[in-house]
Amino acid sequence: MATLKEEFNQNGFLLLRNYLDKEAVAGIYREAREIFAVQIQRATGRTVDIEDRDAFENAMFDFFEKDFTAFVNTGKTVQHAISLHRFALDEKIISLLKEVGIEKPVIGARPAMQFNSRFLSKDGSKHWKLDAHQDWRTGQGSLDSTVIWFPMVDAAAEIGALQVIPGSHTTGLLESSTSGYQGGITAALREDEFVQTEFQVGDVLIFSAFLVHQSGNNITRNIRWSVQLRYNNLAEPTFIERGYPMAYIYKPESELITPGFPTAQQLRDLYA
Ligand SMILES: O=C(O)CCC(=O)C(=O)O
Repeated sequence: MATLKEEFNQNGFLLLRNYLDKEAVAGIYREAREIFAVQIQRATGRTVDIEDRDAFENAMFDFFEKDFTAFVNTGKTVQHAISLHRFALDEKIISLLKEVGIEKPVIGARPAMQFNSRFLSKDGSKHWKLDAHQDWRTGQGSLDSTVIWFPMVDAAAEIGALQVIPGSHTTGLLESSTSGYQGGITAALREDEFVQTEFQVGDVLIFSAFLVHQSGNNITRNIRWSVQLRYNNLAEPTFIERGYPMAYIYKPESELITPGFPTAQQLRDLYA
């Protein structure tokens, strides 16, 4: 029987069933919805029950339409949720990385969360899903750079769980129209090479950053909430040799977002 590492090396991914702490996954999902609920209340005047999935998600769509800028900023804010970042450092995640050969894991990019729905895109654009790509192009880290992907809701084909091409991690870095998130691989790929993954909450996919994958098609009215964690291996010789390159650019806004804010009085009141 193949070890997890052998299977990972062979296929470029592992889908582990019932592996994650479901309470912790639920905690990230809850925190994200709580953050959105505050802004939904402000922007739409609606107080939403985060446990009422359809009502809450309809309120998300309403928020998206009513205040796109705040929606985008709130979407960025949930990426900074404490529960998400804590999860990325969990011992179980770190030992899984070590088990597939990431001897000295380091965070490759900030932990990320996605909430995919065609109702959260402008003008019918496909911005809510990612075309076929290899994550290595965005991260450019160690050769054995590895991604962890899991949904926070049960995710079968119809809600657009990830599609992967088994074994594609050894085909090299494929030509692509972009190194960012929109666009994708321009080299010829056969649609029938993609395998549709399916998940229950608690299942996790771990894959090589060279594995070709794409978003599935969410044809439901629900949002597909998911998490992506990216790691490099500090001990991987080409990563050391290349001087630990860092392709992610994280920088502050150059202009004040709210001109004239804050007044000194607001600060005196706060610290009174
Ligand atoms: O979750 C998705 O649909 C796409 C995520 C993905 O491909 C990625 O983060 O690299």
